[in-house]
Amino acid sequence: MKKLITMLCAAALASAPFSAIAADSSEPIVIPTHNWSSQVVMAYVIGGIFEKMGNNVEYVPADSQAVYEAIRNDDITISHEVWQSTFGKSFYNAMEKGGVIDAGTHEAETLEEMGVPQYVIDDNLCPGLPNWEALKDCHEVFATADSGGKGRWLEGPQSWHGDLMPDRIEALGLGDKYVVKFAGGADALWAELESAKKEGRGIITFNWTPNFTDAEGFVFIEFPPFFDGCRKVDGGDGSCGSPKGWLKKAANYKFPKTHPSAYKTFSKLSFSTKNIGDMASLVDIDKMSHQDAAKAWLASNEEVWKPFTE
Ligand code: TMO
Repeated sequence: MKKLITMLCAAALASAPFSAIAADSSEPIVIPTHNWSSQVVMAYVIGGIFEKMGNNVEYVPADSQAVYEAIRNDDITISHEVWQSTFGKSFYNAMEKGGVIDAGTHEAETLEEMGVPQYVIDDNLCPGLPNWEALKDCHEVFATADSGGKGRWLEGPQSWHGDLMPDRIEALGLGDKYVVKFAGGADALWAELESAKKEGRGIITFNWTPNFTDAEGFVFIEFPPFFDGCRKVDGGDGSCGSPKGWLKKAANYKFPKTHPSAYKTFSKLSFSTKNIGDMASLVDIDKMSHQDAAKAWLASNEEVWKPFTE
């Protein structure tokens, strides 16, 4: 018996280098695509890296809030841009129910907030900005044909964070002077910024960093500081700005077991503000397709992503 155990141990040791790292499953890694440029380009960047490692990949368009429930249920494998302000709550709700894991944090810090292009500050169109209290005295500067004489806040699509901004306008006592209009998509935000710039007119839009607009200069309005529980959905009155936040990665809990190599790479993967701004810029400035932008980004940034695979 003792001899048999010794033999089994020897056999186990001999095969250890091979069995310790199991091969990734050939089942596809399912990557979601949402409705802003860096996220879609990064989907193809990460999918491209996985494919170079020999994995199979599938892309599915998904709602950016519902995606965490889809990851929990293993319909989608990962989420690679979990923005704290907009998706933190859905992410942690899904984690709490079980089935979603935190796969680490990107180097980039984030902000998702209402703001104005740099020239609005430089030309002093609303003296006192970026302090939010300056808004009380210049709503006319931000009025548009459809805003009924009030200043317009051009929000992103309502699917991103519901009534966060309408609630904030009310909570800050700006309801008589400002109104929120939701853009149909991110492209509508960029088109409006472009036309406002041509006309030199005042404009307030939702925007975020990292984004392609970092390069030209975009100034976020400084609202009363964020704290946990200040938002209406968290039981507060909503009179706070967005957090200076993190950008995380999420995965289905089985991903480390089914695809150990891909998971290791995904957990190491961390992009900077510039990396992410560049991914967006290839689409929104250079007008490339998301797929071509990802190929171009991978080709010129090997020194960034290769180490994640090692
Ligand atoms: C989630 N987003 C970056 C559009 O704010």
